[in-house]
Amino acid sequence: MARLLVTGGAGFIGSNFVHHVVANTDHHVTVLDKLTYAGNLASLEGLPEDRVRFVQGDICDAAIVDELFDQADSVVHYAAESHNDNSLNDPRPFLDTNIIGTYVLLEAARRHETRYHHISTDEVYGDLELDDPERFTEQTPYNPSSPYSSTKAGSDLLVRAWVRSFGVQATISNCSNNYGPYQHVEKFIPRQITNVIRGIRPKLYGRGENVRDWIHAEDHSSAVLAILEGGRIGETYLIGADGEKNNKDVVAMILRLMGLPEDAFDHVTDRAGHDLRYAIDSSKLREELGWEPRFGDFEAGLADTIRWYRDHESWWADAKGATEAFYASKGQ
Ligand code: NAD
Ligand code: TDX
Repeated sequence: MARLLVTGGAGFIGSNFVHHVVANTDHHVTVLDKLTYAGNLASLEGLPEDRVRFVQGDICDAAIVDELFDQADSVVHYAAESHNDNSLNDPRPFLDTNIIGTYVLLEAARRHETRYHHISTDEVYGDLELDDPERFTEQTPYNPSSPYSSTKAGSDLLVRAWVRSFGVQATISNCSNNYGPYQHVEKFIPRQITNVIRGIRPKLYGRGENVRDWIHAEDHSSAVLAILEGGRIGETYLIGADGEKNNKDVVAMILRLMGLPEDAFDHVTDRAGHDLRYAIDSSKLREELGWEPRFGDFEAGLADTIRWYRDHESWWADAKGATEAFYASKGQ
């Protein structure tokens, strides 16, 4: 049994991780989460109170961070401002949480000599051409495009520097696009599913040819646990499940699975600086740690996700109005 501190555990991927840890280990979990617009305590409902404790707080608050590191064996850092479109509208919170917040955690890891795992994204590598046969590897140079991805890249570089300069016991993982339950309705897949439920036509940025490499959040969680248990200190591991699809095909699949014609969507204003394609080569993780994704069938995973949003309207209803009002103000 270990005591895990999970930052951002009331968000999409963090809450999936907490459910995964409770179901698959005997670890005890403390969640530290600020409950920004993206955090939702309902995502942690049903978890055993003797295994999971929730603390509301900011990762930039060194006092609360210090107190919680003192009580933890390992830390998994998910908390972030995570949405590219928001970062184009107002970058400041991205600098505060993603850069300063990570700095505060690293200083605590250094003081307490705590094992630290840093959650990051494939977006730090920039984008690939649509017809490029290459995929990102751990050797791909950093080349982020957006305020969001540049702050994530900055946070990764802080982790590398704290490992080398101060001997912090850290690992990093960079994962591709996640889907599954508990994802905020601002993100592509839940936005389109909840649009269809509400009778709104799905909205595709630009021509819809941009490619994302989809992985189920449950597979991301099992990979993070494998790295936490067996990853080599100082190393970076890319996490991906060979799930490349263009946005138009994903919207068509959602529409088909929800009983509508595949062309019942609108093209809207493209995202500024919109990355063309992400693709992950996860050979290192698979070969070193024996990890394999379990959700190989994207269409089946998407059908499950659609069912989850249909069954959990109370989880997302409050956020839907404000999210669509924001997009409408941007012509999206
Ligand atoms: P999310 O926006 O759903 O959740 C973020 C959580 O962090 C929320 O609960 C929020 O309340 C909390 N938070 C924000 N600022 C905080 C602060 N200052 N202090 C404490 N808590 C704070 O994000 P997500 O999609 O679950 O992403 C989680 C992590 O995974 C992020 O680091 C993101 O960069 C990374 N990631 C996401 C994806 C993806 O597809 N969503 C892919 C790869 C990596
Ligand atoms: O309404 C939409 N229409 C649309 O065409 C939205 C919200 C998005 N899109 C497009 C933009 C992207 O090409 O869909 C794709 C996915 O968009 P997002 O869900 O916003 O994800 P993305 O920008 O790819 O970033 C995600 O994956 C990497 C997460 O939000 C990041 O946190 C993660 O680092």
